[in-house]
Order: sequence, then C-alpha cells, then structure tokens
Amino acid sequence: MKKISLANVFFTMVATVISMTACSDDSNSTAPGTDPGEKNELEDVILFKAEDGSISQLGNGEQEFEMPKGKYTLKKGTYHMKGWCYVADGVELTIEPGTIIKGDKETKAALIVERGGKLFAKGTADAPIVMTSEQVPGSRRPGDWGGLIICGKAKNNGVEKQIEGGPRTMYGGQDDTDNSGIISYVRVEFAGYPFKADQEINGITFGSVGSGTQVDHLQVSYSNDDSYEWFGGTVNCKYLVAYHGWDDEFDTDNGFSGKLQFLLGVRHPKIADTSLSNGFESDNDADGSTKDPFTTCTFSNVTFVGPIGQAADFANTSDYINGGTLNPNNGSKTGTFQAAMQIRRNSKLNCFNSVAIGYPVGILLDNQKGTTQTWATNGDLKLNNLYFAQMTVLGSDVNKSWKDLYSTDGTNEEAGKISFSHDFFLNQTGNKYFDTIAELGLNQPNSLATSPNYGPKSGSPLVEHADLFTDAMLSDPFFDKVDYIGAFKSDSEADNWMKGWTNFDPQNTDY
Ligand SMILES: [Ca+2]
Ligand SMILES: [Ca+2]
Ligand SMILES: [Ca+2]
Ligand SMILES: [Ca+2]
Repeated sequence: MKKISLANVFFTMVATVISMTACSDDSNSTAPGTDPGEKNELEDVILFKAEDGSISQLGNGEQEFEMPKGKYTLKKGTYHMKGWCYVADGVELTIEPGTIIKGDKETKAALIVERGGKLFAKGTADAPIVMTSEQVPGSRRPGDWGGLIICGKAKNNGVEKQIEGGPRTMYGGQDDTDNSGIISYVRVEFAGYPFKADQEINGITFGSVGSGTQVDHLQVSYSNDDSYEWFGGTVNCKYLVAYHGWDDEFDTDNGFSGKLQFLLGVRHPKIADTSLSNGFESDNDADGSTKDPFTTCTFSNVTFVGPIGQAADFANTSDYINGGTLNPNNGSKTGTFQAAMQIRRNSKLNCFNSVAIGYPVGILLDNQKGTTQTWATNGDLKLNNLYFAQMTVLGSDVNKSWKDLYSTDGTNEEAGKISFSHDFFLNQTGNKYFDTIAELGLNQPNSLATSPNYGPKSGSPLVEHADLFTDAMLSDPFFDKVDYIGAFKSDSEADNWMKGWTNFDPQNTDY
C-alpha cells in the first residue's frame, strides 16, 4: 500500500481547494493532460503520467494505491486505471459524465470504495460513465480487469469481513442508512479478473452498502464472475442490466435486505460458470446459518432471459458451453446453467412481478443447508406473480440434478413425487407456467438476433395487470406501482429505459 506522505497531504489540500472552487460549469474542457499549458491539479495526487506522457493514469502504478484524503473531480476524459485504487475513508471521488476508465490487465485494476469513502459516479442517459477493458476492439474478454467494488457500514450477518476477490477492504457495520455516494448511468464491461481460483472480483460488488447510497441505471456486461453480488447491506437499486455474464446475474448473500426493481438479466448460451450459472443465487450465508439479519432482499419486475432459445443448437453440456470466442483462457472454468432462481442456505429472498424464460430449471428451493423450504411454506419467502416459460423442468429440490426431484434435505429424494419447488411455484398467488417462450409475446428475446427487444408486444400476458402491488412487502414508495410483469411495460422505444446509455456490443466499440 502507498504510504501517505506529507507531500501528498499538501497536494490533497491544494487539490481540494481547487476542485471545490473551479470544477463546475466547464464541461467542454479537454481531457486531462491534453493542454500543455496547464498542470492538472490531480497530477501526482490520484493521476499520474501514463505511457503516452499524458496525465491520465488513475493510480500510481503500484498494485495497491490509496487515494489521499480529499475531494477530487475526474474531469470528462479517458483514463487508464492501474492496480487496486482505493477510494479510502475520507476520500470523495466525483467522476464526470461521459468519462471512460479502462482497467489495466496486468494489475487486475479495480476501483474500490471503502467504508467512509464516497463515489459520485453520476452519468446521464446521453453520457454514461464507462469502466471497460483496455484491450482493442475484437480482443476484449471477460476478466480483462478487476471491477467496481463498493463497501459500506450497513449491517451484514457475519463479523466484519474482507471483500471477495483479494483487495484489503473490509465491509460492514451498524449504520444501515450509510451513504457511499451515487452510482448512476454507469457501465462495467469485461471485468471480473480471477485473482485466485474461485476468488474473482464481480462486475459490481456491493459489500454492506447502506440505503443512503443512490444506485440506478447500471449495466454489467461480460463479467468473468457474477454480474452483481451483494454481501449484506440495505442499498436499493433500480434499472440494472446483467448482460452475457459468466456466473450468476444477481447474487445475494450475508443478509442483504435491499429493494430492487426493473432488472434485466440476459445469458450468452456459450458462457456459464463451473459453480453453475443462475439468475438469482441467494444464500443467508455459506453455511446456511440462521444468523441475523437474514437475506431478505425484495425484487420486483425482473426479466430473466436464460440460454434456451438463444441458439438453436444449445445444449447444457460442457462440450457446448466452452466460452466460444469469448473464453479468456485465464483459468476461469466454464460450467453449465442451472436455475432462473436458486434460493438456498436459509435465504428469504422475495421476488414479485417477474418473468423468466429458458433455464434448465425454473426454481430451486434447496434445503441442502438450512431450511429455505420452511421459510417458503411460512410465507417468509414470497414468490408471487411470476411467469416462467420453457424451462427444462419447472422446479427441483436437488442441486446439480437438473431433474424435478422432491427432497427436504437437498440430497435424499422421494421417488415419484414432484419437487417441493415445482409445487410451491404453482401454488403461489399469480404464478403461471407456459410451455413455450413464444406464448409470452416478448418482441425478440434472443440476444444473438439482429435486433433483440426484451419488451412485451401488445396483447402479451405480461401486460395490463391490476393489483400487482398489493403485498405489504411492496408498499414502500421505492416501488413504482406498475401494471406489468417483467422489466418492461412494452416493446416500444418510449418504454425502453435502456435507451441511450446501454451498449450491447462493447466488444466492437472504439473507446
Ligand atoms: Ca461472486
Ligand atoms: Ca456467484
Ligand atoms: Ca454468492
Ligand atoms: Ca454460481
């Protein structure tokens, strides 16, 4: 770690004064380091000389770089991030809209907001902030750099823990309203470098992030681990896209209790993780303990697009799922797909008003560790108004079986009986199963087609529902009380909240 020298403290004070007095209202300014007459106020503080001589390198080049205390504004421009850059306690980092940060491959670059640090990454629909690969178009792969990690002081159900993936950063505390800043209109592409085997940084990791933090309009594409993972915390999130990720779309652990609405997860048929890729993968903790706070996050209006239907020849086998041309060959193992929703290890995840298509298993309420099925029976885990279509099996109680098997302990099966998960799904308010994806009337849910569109056509069974928000769990004003199931009201441009700021072809974008 970089030691904070007196010189740095001095620079910090200067930088703070400058950034507080002179950083607004000049959005037409050139990228840092391009004006030879002007010394960049962040030079040798958080920005350093890059290989091309410009002052555009975020981090001093060491593996771990702690930003000195102070407030910094990264002007709109393109930066090369090296190493693990800690937005440490006492640091406020603002990133201007339209900024592009390319993560260094050799140092597994990652931007890490620590407890007491704040990130204001507030892009716009027209000028999102992009954190992406430094590789040239055509050569980008999942895991080209680390990712974005945000850690706060909200509760989790373990002791203070070090965040997954290698960096020093601890997460957790007692302040559920903790504020880590604003992350809005941000894309994270080709992140998830495997630090060690099975120790990846996710696309975006939230460690005990508090409800004072604003999170909306995020797209994670081609992550080499989960697209999003929450470890405890209370942060609420709206408008999230997980696109062609490696492991799970939305992974929730360690007592996460946030509210989430309008989420899209889309699989690539050739990419799945050795741990099995699921839409939701949810644990109370790794042991399935009954530690408080429980994982009780509440999702509404999710659209999960699984691998079935993404390619005519799709097979859920290790031969087929080899990463194709996107395999980074960096040690991350490919695997197969499992469930749209795997809720296990005592999680009490709730999901309403959502649609899932084309997974090998629809729902897996897994009692291998803990008593998740009991929570479901008791109404502590609610899954209502869910429409599933074209799963190989609707439900299973046995992990890695891919069969509709009944089990109350996750291993011993009761022959000839349909699974608890299957039965539970069909007996909840408003849930329906459709044999084919086509019956749902989605415009074009194949992500490999020329013009994918995950919205429902008029007349779709997903639209024009009254009373989708009657459950008390959805009474909070955070939830928009909409009349449709899934992430989108329709297939029209007007209802496409992804318009402008998302990018579904980051491989070929000239950044
Ligand atoms: Ca993970
Ligand atoms: Ca995972
Ligand atoms: Ca997990
Ligand atoms: Ca997984």
